[in-house]
Amino acid sequence: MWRKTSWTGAGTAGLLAALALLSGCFGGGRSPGATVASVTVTPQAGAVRISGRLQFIATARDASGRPVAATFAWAVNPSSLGNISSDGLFVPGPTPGEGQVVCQAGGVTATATVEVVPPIAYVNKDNALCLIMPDGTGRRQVYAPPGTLLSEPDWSHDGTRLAFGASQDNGTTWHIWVVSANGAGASLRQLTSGSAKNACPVWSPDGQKMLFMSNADGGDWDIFVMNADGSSPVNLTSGYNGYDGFPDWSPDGQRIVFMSDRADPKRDLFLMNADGSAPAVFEASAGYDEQPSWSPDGQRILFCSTPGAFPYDLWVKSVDGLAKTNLTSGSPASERAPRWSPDGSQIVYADHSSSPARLYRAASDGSAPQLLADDLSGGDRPAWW
Ligand SMILES: [Ca+2]
Ligand SMILES: [Ca+2]
Repeated sequence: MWRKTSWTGAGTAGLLAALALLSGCFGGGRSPGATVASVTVTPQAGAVRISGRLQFIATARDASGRPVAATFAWAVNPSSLGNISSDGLFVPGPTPGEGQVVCQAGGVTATATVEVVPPIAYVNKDNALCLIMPDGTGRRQVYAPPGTLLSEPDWSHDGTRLAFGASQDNGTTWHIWVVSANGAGASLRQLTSGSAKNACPVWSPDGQKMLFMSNADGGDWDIFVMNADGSSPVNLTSGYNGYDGFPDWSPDGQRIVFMSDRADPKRDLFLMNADGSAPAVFEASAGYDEQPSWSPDGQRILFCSTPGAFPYDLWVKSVDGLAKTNLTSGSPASERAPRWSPDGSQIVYADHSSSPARLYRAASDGSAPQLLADDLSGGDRPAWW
């Protein structure tokens, strides 16, 4: 197939020349009597994780704008970025990067941009938002605004954007921002404003809302929910005048897990409904119980804890409370800030026993830990798309 043909002139000009040569093969696919005047491809800009798939859809129209039947020829530029099937399904190659999906019908060509992204995001010691592959390769900075502190990135569910906390006044105020996963400055959006600290954004499973923690209401830390565009923030924990932080959603969006000092100054984990009702203890060891992450299958919650003594270990506990396991009991390191991979088979976390901190990936049972990066910001929590 032509889509698997590689060409050395990978630029758009070379690609269009190749398409022109091939137009005789594909130009006859339109329905009799209908002339293709325009072709559109959706999405116009797509992102896909290295192990993922992304469906592109093409529509051909005649001069009056009516859709017409056509045979579409697809290509990827550069071809090393991935393959695309005859029905527009893009499959990434082994290396992250950016390029174009090119679609032709009836001699008319349309393009869309596609980005193959490393799936793990973190903030490094120099306050740069970085992406890295699960095997530690492909590390690159996507956003590093001068004079700005960054923290706790979270992926949008389509993988095109990252939310994070940012301070432009050396930590006096913090706000939630969103940027394109390719770091394009034009995509920057500030979602919160004012004189408070806002941090730890987490998109809802349906992408419509965002949880975060803020001290905007009365000065104590609370869990807030807002629309994903930053509108209509609501305090879910106004009933407790103390620390409530690090929220995460259940995969069905119906419940929230968070950490709080409402019963223990060393903090415990609590569950509540998505509207903030019915908060109840989930994990309450005598030590610090912190930074919960809800498993993609909804059955378990991963967190860091010091039930006996420091350092922190990673623990996983079933949501029904019946089973609890220490994943890192054999390690002398201080493991914190864990989060799941999207399929739940692996975890990513921080080792705070060194400075700067270290970024690790392991199997979901804690086995086979692999060092991915040794430049993690000390307070940061990585995210895996
Ligand atoms: Ca509170
Ligand atoms: Ca505790």
